[in-house]
Amino acid sequence: MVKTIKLNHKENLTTPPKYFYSRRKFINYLTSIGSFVYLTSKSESSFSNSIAGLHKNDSFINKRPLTKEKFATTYNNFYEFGSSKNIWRSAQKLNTTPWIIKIDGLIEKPIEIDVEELVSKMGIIEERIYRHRCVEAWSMTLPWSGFEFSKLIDFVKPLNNAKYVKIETFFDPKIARGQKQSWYPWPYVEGLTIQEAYNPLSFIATGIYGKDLPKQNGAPLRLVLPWKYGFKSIKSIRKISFTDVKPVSFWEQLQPNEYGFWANVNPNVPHPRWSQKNEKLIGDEIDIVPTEIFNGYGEYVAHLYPRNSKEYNKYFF
Ligand SMILES: Nc1nc2c(c(=O)[nH]1)N[C@H]1C(S)=C(S)[C@@H](COP(=O)(O)O)O[C@H]1N2
Ligand SMILES: [Mo]
Repeated sequence: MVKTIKLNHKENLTTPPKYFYSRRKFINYLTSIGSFVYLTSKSESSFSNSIAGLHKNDSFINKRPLTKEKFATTYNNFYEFGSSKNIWRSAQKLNTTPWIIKIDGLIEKPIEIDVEELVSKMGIIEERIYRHRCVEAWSMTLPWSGFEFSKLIDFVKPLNNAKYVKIETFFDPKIARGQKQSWYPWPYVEGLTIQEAYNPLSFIATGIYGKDLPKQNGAPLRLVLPWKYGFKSIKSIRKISFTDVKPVSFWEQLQPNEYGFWANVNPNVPHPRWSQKNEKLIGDEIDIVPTEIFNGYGEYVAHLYPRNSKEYNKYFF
């Protein structure tokens, strides 16, 4: 059975809702000026990413059109499978069932748990449309489904001395041929402060476009931090550790002068090798648009990075 969802952008509330029904299993977009409808089959999702189980959270205003699904699932960064954008086929080798996640460190409840069981403890799966801004100056606008990171943190109960969260991807060079390249510091690692992880924007995705996450997008579970450059949004999470030591991320280990711990989006702080003023919206036509500070999410996160701090400029590396 096919269910329909209407994704309404705040400035287009005048557009009347429309409903479409179809018996065929397919997903399709109908894009009109700034408003979207997509149709999807009820998926076999174990995470209720199917539309029937999706609660739309449209609190996070977004003035950009959704990126077409075909771009989001065929233009990817996932260095475990190679450094080209075109890794979606080789990523299919990733086996995500079973998928055990280890959560450890400074928490009351260290645990090893299968992803399905963990997700079932996180309550409702919601859908959020977020901008996705890569440090390479391209961007997309994506409908993620999943749950707020804070739910997972509350579940494992960090101790008072936990200051950072360190997150790691799988390591399996037999299936991920990029991991045979030993000059990279595998596994992929990312980190953020507890305050950032608790921020309502911090999201763990289990799906995208109303379906389970495709492998190339980081199945079965990935982080989504829309105010930071995309490399912070680590894919295919295997381990989450709470610590009092600031984690050193994968890209920071490789190029500390280019990719720092904070990596908050800022058009006024160039990458050492290119400008961050504008970004290319990925789509059928090449649209260049100005980049916004904190990727447009300043109202939710700017307070985490006090302007009077001597360290202020570091927040953007
Ligand atoms: N494990 C892992 N996570 C990763 C990456 C990666 O190479 N490996 N690339 C990052 C980068 S640079 C970006 S821009 C986004 C890309 O996500 P997408 O392919 O779903 O658009 O994933 C991030 N997460
Ligand atoms: Mo990126």
